[in-house]
Amino acid sequence: MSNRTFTMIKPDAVGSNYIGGILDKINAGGFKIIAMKYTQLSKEQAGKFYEVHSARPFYGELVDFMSSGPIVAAILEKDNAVADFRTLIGATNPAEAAEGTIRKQFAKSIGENAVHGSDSDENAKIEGDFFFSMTERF
Ligand code: DAT
Ligand code: MG
Repeated sequence: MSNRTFTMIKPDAVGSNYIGGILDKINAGGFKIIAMKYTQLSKEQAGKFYEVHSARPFYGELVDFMSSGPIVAAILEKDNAVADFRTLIGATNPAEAAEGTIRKQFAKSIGENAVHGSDSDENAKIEGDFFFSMTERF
């Protein structure tokens, strides 16, 4: 079990000025920020990041949304990081997200749901490597 996960604050949340509020909840949840950047994905980059979902009906909408505005990408550290961060962000659909979760508080809809969280140790590594070079983290 790895102690790192990867997150993005998505364009809906950045556009609503929720970066500070979301980072507060991340820190309050016991996660340490190992690397962080503010950037915007091209359509091609968003398509590659979400390639695993390319057969799903919402893929086009997802890629358009994720490249529609700036995002904050970060690598986070905590014991049991992947599972604990999925608990902190809540269900994909904010209507089903538990009280106190980031998506419950900040997400607009199932598509525009404020944050990404890796779903496995393997993907946390792949996703962190997608955004950060060796000199951008330690
Ligand atoms: P999660 O982000 O909770 O890991 P996922 O990996 O199943 O969810 O899907 C990736 C993203 O795709 C999700 O954060 C928002 C979007 N998405 C998922 N299901 C959707 C749906 N039914 N309609 C629109 N967008 C959806
Ligand atoms: Mg996922």
